[in-house]
Amino acid sequence: MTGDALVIEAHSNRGVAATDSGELTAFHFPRRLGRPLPGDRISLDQSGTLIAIRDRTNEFGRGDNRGRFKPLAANLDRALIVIAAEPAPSPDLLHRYVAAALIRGIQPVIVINKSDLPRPDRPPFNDLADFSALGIPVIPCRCRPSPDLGALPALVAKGVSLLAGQSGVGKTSLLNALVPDLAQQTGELSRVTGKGTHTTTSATLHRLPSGAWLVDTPGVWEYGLWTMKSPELERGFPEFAALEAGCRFRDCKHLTEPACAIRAASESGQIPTARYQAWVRLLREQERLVAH
Ligand SMILES: Nc1nc2c(ncn2[C@@H]2O[C@H](COP(=O)(O)OP(=O)(O)OP(=O)(O)O)[C@@H](O)[C@H]2O)c(=O)[nH]1
Ligand SMILES: [Mg+2]
Ligand SMILES: [Zn+2]
Repeated sequence: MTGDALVIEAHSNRGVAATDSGELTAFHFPRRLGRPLPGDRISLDQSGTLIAIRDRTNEFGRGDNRGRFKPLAANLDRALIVIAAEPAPSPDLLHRYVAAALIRGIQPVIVINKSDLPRPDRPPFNDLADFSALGIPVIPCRCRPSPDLGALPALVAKGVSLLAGQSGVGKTSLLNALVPDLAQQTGELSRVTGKGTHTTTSATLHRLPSGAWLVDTPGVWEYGLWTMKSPELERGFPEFAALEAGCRFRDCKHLTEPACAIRAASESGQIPTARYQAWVRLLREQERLVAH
């Protein structure tokens, strides 16, 4: 085949792409062209070799243990950040995921899965209103004992959505509930790759009934950000933007500087205390990443 295709998954030098007619095709890529990501638009030649990766609109990823950005998928319309009562998220997990999506220009959506379990009365579960106030949808749903996905199916009906979140929160269960022919799609994928079993060791695109795409990602135990300077991190805290012109110093980090409008706004309640405190912790975390 030849022409344009959408990357379904990619490994060290091979991948699988969907052509515009919907067929899956294996492709091979020379490393000099860079590494294609799931979600990339690519061109293939007749032998099934990658010849070009189209410009990306965005990349979602995470920081590795040395603070380097590791991309997982490209050209996303939204990141579905899944949390659940069990396994309990660490205090800053949600702030980090939301910041990562916003910094990378991707709409975050918070999915509270396992709504059959009692909702814990502690952060982040009792300060979700801080995220709603930023225009971030918060969607409760469950996959068990009977699936109830609430507003989720309508929200993912267009574009490309990525499931992100800690291992065990139910990303693959949500994928199963949203993609009725998942077993068939997985079967086709292993025929094309020639691999018998298919485990979620990398990000993979799945087709939703509407024709939109949903990316499942392997879970991580703790989600870490990559090394960045404070203005970049600040894009993850959009509630600061309108107020920071009031800070005395243009490069104010809103920590201990005198006449800081952000700190004042957190003291007056204009900026939620939980969000301001998360900012301080994430900035300190950056200092440790840089020192590493
Ligand atoms: N009680 C309850 N359990 C659920 C729900 N959704 C999923 N689970 C269970 O949570 C466990 C983990 O689900 P997975 O879908 O494998 O989680 P995951 O996020 O894909 O995990 P990784 O692939 O390791 O990242 C399984 O035992 C599911 O049955 C739910 O709505 N309620
Ligand atoms: Mg999974
Ligand atoms: Zn300030």
